[in-house]
Amino acid sequence: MVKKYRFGNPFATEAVVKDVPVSEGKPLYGEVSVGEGFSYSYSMAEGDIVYGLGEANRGINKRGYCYVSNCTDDPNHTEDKCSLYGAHNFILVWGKETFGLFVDYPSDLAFDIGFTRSDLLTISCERADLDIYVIQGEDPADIVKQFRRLIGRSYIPPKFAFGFGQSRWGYKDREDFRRVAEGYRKNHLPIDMIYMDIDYMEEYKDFTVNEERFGGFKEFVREMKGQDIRLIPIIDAGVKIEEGYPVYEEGIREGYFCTKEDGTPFTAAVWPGYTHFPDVLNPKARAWFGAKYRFLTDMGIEGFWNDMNEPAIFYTPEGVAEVTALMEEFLRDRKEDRREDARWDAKLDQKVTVIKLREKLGESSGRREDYRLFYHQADGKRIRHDQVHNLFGCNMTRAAAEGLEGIDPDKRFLLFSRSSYIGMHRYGGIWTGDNKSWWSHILLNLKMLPSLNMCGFLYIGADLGGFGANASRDLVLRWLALGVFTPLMRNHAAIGTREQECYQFEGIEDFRHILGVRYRLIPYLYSEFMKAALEDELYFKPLAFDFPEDKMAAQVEDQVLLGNELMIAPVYTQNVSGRYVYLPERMKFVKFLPEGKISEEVLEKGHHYVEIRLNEVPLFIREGKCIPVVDAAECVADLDMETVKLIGFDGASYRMYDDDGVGRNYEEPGNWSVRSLG
Ligand code: MIG
Repeated sequence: MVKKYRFGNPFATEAVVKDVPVSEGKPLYGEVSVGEGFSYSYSMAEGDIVYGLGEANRGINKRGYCYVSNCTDDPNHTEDKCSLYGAHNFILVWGKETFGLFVDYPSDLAFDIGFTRSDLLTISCERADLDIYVIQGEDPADIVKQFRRLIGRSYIPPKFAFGFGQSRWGYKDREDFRRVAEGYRKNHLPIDMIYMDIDYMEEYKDFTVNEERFGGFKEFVREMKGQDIRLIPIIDAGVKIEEGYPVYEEGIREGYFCTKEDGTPFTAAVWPGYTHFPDVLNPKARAWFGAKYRFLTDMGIEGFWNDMNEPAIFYTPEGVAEVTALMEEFLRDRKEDRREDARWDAKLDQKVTVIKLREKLGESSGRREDYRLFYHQADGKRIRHDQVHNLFGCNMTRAAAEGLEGIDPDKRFLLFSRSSYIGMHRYGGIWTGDNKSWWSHILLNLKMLPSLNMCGFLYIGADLGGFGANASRDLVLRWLALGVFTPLMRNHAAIGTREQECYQFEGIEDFRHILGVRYRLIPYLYSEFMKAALEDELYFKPLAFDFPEDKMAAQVEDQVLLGNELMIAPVYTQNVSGRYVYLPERMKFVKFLPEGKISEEVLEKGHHYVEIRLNEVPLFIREGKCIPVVDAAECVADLDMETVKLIGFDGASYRMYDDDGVGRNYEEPGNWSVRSLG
C-alpha cells in the first residue's frame, strides 16, 4: 500500500506515474517538522537495515553516514563524499518496522542515517515543498516492487547493448577507432560497441562531427557496422555559443535556453568554452533538443551517452568577475604594502584577500552560486535552477529518449546518462561516472548495483578498469570479471592515463576468456534483465531479500544475488588467489575456466574460501536451479541460440526470454520458453 503526503507546493517532477490520492495527517512512522525548512525523522532500532539511495557512496546498508542528493560533477569518489552524479531519494527501512520512503524533492536533500545519532534517521531540506510516499508491504521485495510500479517500467535497451563496449577519452579520428576495432577483432576479443568521446565533435559542438577527422562519417559508421561494431557518441549538455552554429542560433531564436534573472540566456563555460544550457525542463525546448539526435541517427548511429548533465559548470562570467575583483584588490594591496609606511593591518587585509582568492579559485568549478544564477520555464512558470537542480540530467535524457522515439517509434536505442533522478529510469540507463583504477572502486561498483535497481535503474554499469589513474592488468581482469554481470559492460578510461583496452596487456587470452564468458551468459543475463524490467523485479538484490531469516545474509556487503538463480562474489583485492564467501544455502560453485571448460562443485551452506584465479569467472548457482549458457561468440549478432544448454542442478528448469533485440513487442508469448535440465 502506498500513501502520499503533500507539503506546501511541490514541483511536478514526474518521477511518479501512478495517481495516488493525498493522505491527510503526518506521514507514517516518522516525526515531521516544518518551519525553517523541512525534516522527517524516524527512530531506528539497533538492528534496522536501511537500503536504497541508488547511486550513492558507502555500503549496501546505508547506515552510519550522511548522504546529500545533489547531482555533482566530482570525479573523486573518496569515502568521505556525500554527493555523486545522481539523486535517488528512495530508502527502505527494514527491521522493527519495515517500509519504503520516497521523497520527491528535486533540490538538495540530506539523509542522515544514524550518523549524528546512531539511532536516528533524519531526512531534511530547505523548503517544505515536497511529496513523501510511504510504502508498506509484506516484505522488502514486495515494497520495492510496489515502488517500482509507482515510478513506471524501466528502460529496456536493444540486445546488442548487452555486448561489451570499449571506450576511452582521447580517440580523435578514424584511425584511432580503426585501431581499437582491429585490436579487438584481430585478437578475437568479443566486442559490440566503441564509444566516441567528445573529440569526435567539431570544437565540442553537440550534433556535429569533425569534417577533417571524420569526413564521410556515414560511410565510417557503416564500415564499423560491417565489423559488427556500433559507434556510440557522447552528447554534452552545454551548447556552444557561436554565430552560424544552427543549434545555437535556433535555441536563441526560439528562447530554448536557460535564462538569467534579466531574461537573457545564461552562460557557463564547459568543454566548448562558453555555452548555453538547453532548458530541458521546458517541454518545447526538450522536444527541440531531443529532435537534434536525428543528425546522428541519420548517419546510422543507434546509441548515445549523455554527459555533463548535472549540469557541470567549469566557470561562469560572474564567477570570473568575482575572482578578477579579488585579484585586483590583492594587487592593489601589494602595491601599498611596498610603501614604507605599510601598516600591520593592511598586511592582514592582504592575507585575508589571498585566502579568499584561493577559496574562490578552488571552488570556481561547480560553484553553488552559479546554480542560483539561472532559471527554467517549467510547469507553466519560471523557476530558479537550484530548486530543481537534480532534474536536469533526467530531463536531458528524457529529451533524447522522446526524440529517438519520434525518430523511430518501433526501435530500441541504446541510451544512458551520467546525472539522473528517479523517473529517468524510464528513459535510459546510467553509468556511474568517473571512478578511479582503485581496488576499492570495484567494491563500490558492486555495492551500488542493488541500490540502483531498487530505484528503477536496471541498465547500469561502471567504468570497468577505472576512469582516472593508471590501471594494472590484474585490476582490469578482476573488474571485468564483475562487469561480466552488469547489463552495461564498458571499459572506459580518462585521457592521460595508461591505455587499458584489453589488447594492451600481456596474456590477451585471459581477457578473451573473460569477455567470452560474458557472451556465453547473455541468454541468462538478457532473460533476467527482461524479467526485472517487465515484472518490476530486481536484477541485483542483497542476499537478505531472498534469505530474510538468515542473520548472516543480512551482513553480507560484498556478494549480491543476480536474478533468481545466481549469486556473485567478485574478487576486489590485489594479490590474492581467492576470497571468502558466505552461502545462505547449498549452491553449486561454478567457474568458467580458460580452457573453455566449466568446473562445478557443490558447496554446503556456510562460510568457504574459494580459489579464483585471475582468468576465472566465478558464480554460484542456487540450490535446485539452473541457468542457460550459449557458445561464445565475438558479437551479440553471432550468438547461436541453437547451442544453448543448461548448467546447474539436475531436474531444474529455466524460463528463458528472447526476442529480435530491437523491437518493442515484449509481451509476445513466443518470447518465452521453458527448458529443463536432466
Ligand atoms: O570533464 O568527455 O564522466 O566519461 O570521458 C570531463 C570527457 C568530461 C566526463 C565523463 C567521462 C568523459 C569525460 N567527461
